[in-house]
Amino acid sequence: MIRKILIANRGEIAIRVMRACYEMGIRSVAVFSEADRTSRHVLYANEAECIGGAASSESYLNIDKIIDVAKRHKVDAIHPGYGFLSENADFARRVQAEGIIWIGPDPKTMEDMGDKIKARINMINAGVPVVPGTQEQLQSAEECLRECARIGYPVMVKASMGGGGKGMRLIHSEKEAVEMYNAAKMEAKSSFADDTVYLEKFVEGPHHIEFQILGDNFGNVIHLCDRECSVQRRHQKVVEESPSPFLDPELRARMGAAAVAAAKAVGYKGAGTIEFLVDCHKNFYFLEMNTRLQVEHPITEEVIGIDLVKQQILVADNQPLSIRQEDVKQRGHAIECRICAEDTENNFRPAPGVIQQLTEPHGIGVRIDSGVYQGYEIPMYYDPMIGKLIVWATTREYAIERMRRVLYEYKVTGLVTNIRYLRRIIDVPAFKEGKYDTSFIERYAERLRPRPGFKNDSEDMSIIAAYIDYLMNFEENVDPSLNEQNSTVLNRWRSFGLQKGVLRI
Ligand code: MV4
Repeated sequence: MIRKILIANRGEIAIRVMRACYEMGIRSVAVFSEADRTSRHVLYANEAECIGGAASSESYLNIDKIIDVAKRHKVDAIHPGYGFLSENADFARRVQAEGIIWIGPDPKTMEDMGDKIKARINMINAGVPVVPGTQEQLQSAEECLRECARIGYPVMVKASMGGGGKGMRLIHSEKEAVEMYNAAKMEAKSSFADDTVYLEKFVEGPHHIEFQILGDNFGNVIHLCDRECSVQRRHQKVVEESPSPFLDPELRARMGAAAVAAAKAVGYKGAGTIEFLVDCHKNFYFLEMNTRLQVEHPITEEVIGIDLVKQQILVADNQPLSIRQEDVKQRGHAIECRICAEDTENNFRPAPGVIQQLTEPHGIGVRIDSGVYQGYEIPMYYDPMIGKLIVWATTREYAIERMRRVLYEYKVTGLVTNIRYLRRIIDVPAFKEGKYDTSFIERYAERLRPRPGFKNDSEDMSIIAAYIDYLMNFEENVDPSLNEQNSTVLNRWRSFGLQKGVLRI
């Protein structure tokens, strides 16, 4: 029986997990850093304890401290969220060694999937298609050249312990092979303390489509269909949607079956994700497995109608899956936008600061998973993602209309966010038509910049200025003898607004 769970994370995902706990009658224990004393996840939890300094290494990555709090608060289980320690097999083993339930797959599974060469071999044995490449690590630059020639250029050299784009290089031709081999090895060594690399044929302009899977402790595995995650910038997802507009029912069924086979091959327990690359001919290849709950899990929850965190907890509590594959149906369409405190006009640099005013959108089909509030200071120490805006509607077209609406309702002042950038993304015709792949952000970089003259910031500013004029009652200070049309401040703004068809005061 799970009665109390420690959430070894912060921000929106810690709150997301605690909400599931609350609904299940489970007590929640928050851990927090010195920078997070006033964070919402701390206020939400039933119990909370500070575990150290602002730097993640002193707090959210401090295994000893977290285990110590878990023991003193007598928790039954630990949920790691995403990021931080969520894919750390050593942490999972430490948790289990203390007799505490780890809400996640077996540590062995985490290791087998964390090692990309091992994962590829597992997938080949399970009959899951992988990108053509090498099955073993490269021993030398000479071997790299030989294997590149066999596979055929362009080729990617990837770190076996990598993921998310680190330790990865594209090799266009023989000329670049040795240089890129060495560069990937160097980056792998410094990032993962392991310089093992392998090769994959480069798939051009692929879709990144992932399948959510759920497994229990009795060998049952189901998939919960797909998420289209091709809108990425430097390996950071920006917008995700489900179902993928690129898949047809037949391909979806085949990829779903492959995802289940992949999870079964490693005895997967709990919630996980199989990432695929899908090329323009609709060939699909296993890319990586994520052995955690993902940022974008809500779009699956909205379309399939199940609470993934509750399922994780039930599986960890040794209960068999209560959902059968034939009961899994995609209903309607969901889109998620990641809301980040970042300056999209200055190389997307993180922009921490105090949220002065916050007006979040509401209404039909709207879900906000966020970790902030008005007056909250976003610390500079962690990821700049402050929340997620998720919409659901009966069709993709309606979901896009709804996302447009909620992105315009969303108001944050005091710091810079990517909300305007997100508005521009969903207005790109190729996005509206569902015709985009992983090259989307680069291809439309120019169009995604602010466009003067169109519905832009200065027009928003003029509306705000009009309201300020109006509220400050400037008209009362105007000489009545000059009261011709457009002579007053208000009338000037009013006529401007009427020309634009936007201003109603
Ligand atoms: C690839 C690829 C093309 N061919 N592998 C990027 C992150 C890491 N998870 C793997 N990545 C890629 N691997 C082969 N053999 C293209 C990418 C890639 C990518 C993948 C998914 C989403 C966005 C991407 C952006 C650039 C490159």
